[in-house]
Amino acid sequence: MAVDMFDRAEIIDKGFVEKVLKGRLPEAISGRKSIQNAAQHLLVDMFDTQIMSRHLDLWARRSKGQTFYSIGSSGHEGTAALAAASRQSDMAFLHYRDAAFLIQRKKQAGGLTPLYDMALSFAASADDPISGGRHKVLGCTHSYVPPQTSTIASHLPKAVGAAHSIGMARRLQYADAALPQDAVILCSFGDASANHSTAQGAFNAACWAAYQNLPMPIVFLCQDNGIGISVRTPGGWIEANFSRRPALHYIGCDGLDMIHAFEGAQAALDYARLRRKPVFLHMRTVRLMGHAGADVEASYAELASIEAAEAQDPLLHSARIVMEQCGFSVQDIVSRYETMRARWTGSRKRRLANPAC
Ligand SMILES: Cc1ncc(C[n+]2csc(CCOP(=O)(O)OP(=O)(O)O)c2C)c(N)n1
Ligand SMILES: [Mg+2]
Repeated sequence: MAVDMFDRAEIIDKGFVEKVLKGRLPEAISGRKSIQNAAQHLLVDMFDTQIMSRHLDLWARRSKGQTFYSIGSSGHEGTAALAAASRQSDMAFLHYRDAAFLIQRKKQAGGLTPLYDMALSFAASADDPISGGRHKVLGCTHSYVPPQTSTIASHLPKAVGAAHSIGMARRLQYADAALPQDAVILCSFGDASANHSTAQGAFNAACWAAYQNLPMPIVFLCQDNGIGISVRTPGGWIEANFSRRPALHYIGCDGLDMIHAFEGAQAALDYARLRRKPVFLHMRTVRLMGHAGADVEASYAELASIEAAEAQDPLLHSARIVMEQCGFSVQDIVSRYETMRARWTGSRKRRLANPAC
């Protein structure tokens, strides 16, 4: 049967298995160390999170009539690394493509059901524990993730306020502070959102405070996929704009490679935690399956550029990494991927009963 070139979910899904089986994996990204043996379990754990996030997207795209306007996280699964490197109590204000972050954080907390909760949110169910029925809200009270919607940049001033509150609570010797004194605030957004006046005001306030040595322990994570809906971000703009701001420490990392992303996240967190200063963590990502379910990417992008992004699928990079670093076989990878699919495509009853989801 002919492949429908508009159905990128199908192409990416089938392509993952095919490319793993045929060994057609993208080349390693240079400039990072190989992770220590002790951290192998972390790589496997992050890879599992990425697979969970991917199948959530695939399920949402294919559940016509059950879910609503779906904004996916595919291509942004590297954000799992920031969750893995941070503490539960590092409060996180998230971008709408941060399913992998939220899954990783909720897994680490234990006893939570990230996939089921997000499925409820995608379906705008009244049972969604974080919003009670508003569509596609990422958040979790238990995991210090205040709920956010897709109103771009609206969460940045709130995040800066939260970072400011940590020092204030200490200064005022406030006994009931919700955050530990060494907590760091995490705040993520896309490359186009960084231009929003609300975002610019938040960066300015953070730098203004840090410039005069007021505590401002925040990691701004910019997930740079080079585009905002159909508008390209000029090449190099984010680095040019944010690497030379007063009192803002800039770190670049590659979200396609989970080791690179983890190293960048660790460096950013260490800096913000120890110095109580803001960090701009610039993470390269790719956007897969278009902006959202209703978007026909082929109407404004060349097929070659869509395919080039798909060839850099972070899950393919992660597959190569767990083979190189953790001794995984091709079959191990395919079996993990298909086991997670089976959880989604199995009977609704079985899925709901599975506490590990
Ligand atoms: C305040 C506001 N203005 C406009 C929009 C419409 N909008 C949704 S996503 C988006 C672009 C975001 O691009 P980027 O920040 O690069 O994130 P990405 O989707 O690429 O991850 C815009 C303008 C919105 N959601 N909120
Ligand atoms: Mg973008």
